[in-house]
Amino acid sequence: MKNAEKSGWVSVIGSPNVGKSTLVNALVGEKLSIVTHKPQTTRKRITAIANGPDFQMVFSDTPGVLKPHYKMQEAMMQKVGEAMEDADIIMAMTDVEENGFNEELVKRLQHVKVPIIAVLNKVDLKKPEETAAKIELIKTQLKSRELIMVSALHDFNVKELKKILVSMLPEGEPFFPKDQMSDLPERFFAAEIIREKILMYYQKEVPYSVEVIVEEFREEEKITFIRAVIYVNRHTQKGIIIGHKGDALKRTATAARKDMEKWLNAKVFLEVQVKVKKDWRDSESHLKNFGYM
Ligand SMILES: Nc1nc2c(ncn2[C@@H]2O[C@H](COP(=O)(O)OP(=O)(O)OP(=O)(O)O)[C@@H](O)[C@H]2O)c(=O)[nH]1
Ligand SMILES: [Mg+2]
Repeated sequence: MKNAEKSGWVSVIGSPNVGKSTLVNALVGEKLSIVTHKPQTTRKRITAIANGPDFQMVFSDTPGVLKPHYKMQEAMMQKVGEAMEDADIIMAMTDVEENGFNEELVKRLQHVKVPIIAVLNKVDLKKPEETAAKIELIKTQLKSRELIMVSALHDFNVKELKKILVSMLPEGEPFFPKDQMSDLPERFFAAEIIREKILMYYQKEVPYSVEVIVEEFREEEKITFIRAVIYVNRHTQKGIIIGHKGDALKRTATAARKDMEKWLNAKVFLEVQVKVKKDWRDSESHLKNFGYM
């Protein structure tokens, strides 16, 4: 007899930079969520779906938990809250560099009613004896619920984690068609690819002052046309993004286009403009237009 179908929502939460997006990508086997070495890479809730013959897991990758300093960060934390409320299972994630879960996170986890699994990532960076004290701390913080050590980057224990998650899923029919990988549109992922390059190529506040919106995404037989706008906070940042003779923007757009071509398996024509939306990170109407609220 066939096993009953299982399905559920799994939300991944943790401090910035602990490897949440890397792990979600590894669990679904596809690079959906952007990853960089910088904190606050993820700003919205990214759904990524893992399908099996008798299960469907809908992961929500979320922004790293922090104390907000401006409205955009408040909206980011709102997304974390929503992902926690919708979850059937919560993966609370930390890494070997962090000293247990941060205070904000412990507070948020206290009221959770659904099962929590603790994940300690980046174990490739430390010897087991160096992490022993951390493991004890995590167990006290979460009152010794299930804990697994992984390396999302080097695929250590990821399959085992996935098995545990499947075993924890409630019974139920799939939420999405079995060939679907996300409920977010292609435009969103195209914009994220550009933002990933901006995080990689620009310094200090610049990447954190940028929003990318794809205004046109048109697939034709031989080529996909993508038109994107990079919005910045201040006029000076526009000059920085464009660079001397447009070199900086050219480098960013070329790197983004190459990734898009791999992702879509098609030739891409990418047009990128830069516009100023003064102090958009603190403006409710801009944040609404940009899909944060
Ligand atoms: N050594 C090592 N590095 C890792 C591992 N997992 C992720 N990283 C690196 O950690 C950095 C952050 O990874 P992300 O996946 O973007 O982290 P995140 O938690 O999603 O970060 P935010 O979106 O900013 O909250 C990247 O440079 C990853 O390559 C791991 O298992 N081992
Ligand atoms: Mg992330």
